[in-house]
Amino acid sequence: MSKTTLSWKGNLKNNFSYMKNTIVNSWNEWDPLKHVIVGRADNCCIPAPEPAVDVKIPPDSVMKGKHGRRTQDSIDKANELLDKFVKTLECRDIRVDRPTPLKFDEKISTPDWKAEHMFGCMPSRDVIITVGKEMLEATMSFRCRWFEYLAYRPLIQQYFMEDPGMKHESAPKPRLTDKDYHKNYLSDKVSIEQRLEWAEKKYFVTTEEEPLFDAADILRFGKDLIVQHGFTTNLKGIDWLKRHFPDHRVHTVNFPGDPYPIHIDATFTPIKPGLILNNPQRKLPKEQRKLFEDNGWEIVYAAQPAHNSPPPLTYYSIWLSMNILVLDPKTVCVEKSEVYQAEQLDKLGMEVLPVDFREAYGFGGSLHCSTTDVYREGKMEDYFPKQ
Ligand code: ABU
Repeated sequence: MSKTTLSWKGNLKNNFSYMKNTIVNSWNEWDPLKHVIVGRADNCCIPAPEPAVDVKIPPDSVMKGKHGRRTQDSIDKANELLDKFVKTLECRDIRVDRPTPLKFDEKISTPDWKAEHMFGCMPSRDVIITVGKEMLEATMSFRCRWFEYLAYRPLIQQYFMEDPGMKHESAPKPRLTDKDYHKNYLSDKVSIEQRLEWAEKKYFVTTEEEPLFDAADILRFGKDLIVQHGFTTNLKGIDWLKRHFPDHRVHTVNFPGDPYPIHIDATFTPIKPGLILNNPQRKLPKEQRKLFEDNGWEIVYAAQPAHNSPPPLTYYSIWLSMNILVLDPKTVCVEKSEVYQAEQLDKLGMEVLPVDFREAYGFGGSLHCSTTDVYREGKMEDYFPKQ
């Protein structure tokens, strides 16, 4: 653990003159990060019951039946941790922008449904993905998250004005009627064993009514996009991505050991060219490993999380330990209490920057979830020439 001390390179007065002109460009998860969006916790709510939310909350969870605006104390604490994370990044000469929170505690509706309130804008990774020079707004699959893209529009419009080469795209907004969700998933009586059996058969809560995807189900490996098929992304969503990115190769992956497959970034975490961490409880099936093995990539099982349970009022699992932010192929931000994950990355030759973030988990995840790349150095490369 010798390298896990925070190294303050520079200070807040660092000037970002080289990044004054916004450039949108990010092709993978590890090239040197120079410009990023970090979410905010303001007005964040625990969503009211709706099909996609209900299926994610285990019947014995303290979150069952709870919804509404999170307490101001918890919002203030999460914002304090987010602000400190921002300073850590700025001290590494990374430009950071922040979204504009909406009144997430207000009711919303479309012609098809009503929701008591929205979610928030802490996990920007779920909503927006940067692929090369394009920033793409995902369809999303929770009703409470339908309007979340609006929190990022001021930034995206600014980038559009400042970078003449930037492309702003928005995937078709889904109807999200009851037809989008399998009814038999929506009972409290569905056991974990049943869920695991369904996951093995690639039968998830979302139907194939219309294309659905969350941006956090997509990993970027240069010319290849790796997309998890699960609760938040269906096969039509992946087909939409294939047609939308004709110059990329889009691959579908599944992780059968995950009874709640939402977002790939606590399951499969690329660190640098040739190295990926895989959640040992959610192993990539043998036939899907071939692409990586044939091209010389090593898949290493991630260290055990340091905690037996997530913090209170958190949707996500203890495997947020793997939800790390790679700053460059030698440097990675890891949540401060996740000492086993930090130790493993240290042994794998990475400089580890510990970031205090656990008390913000409830707002939508950890360090990868709460960020969206705007600019990483580098260009589109082919990491999987043998296919
Ligand atoms: N957003 C990633 C969280 C996935 C998990 O609960 O493990």
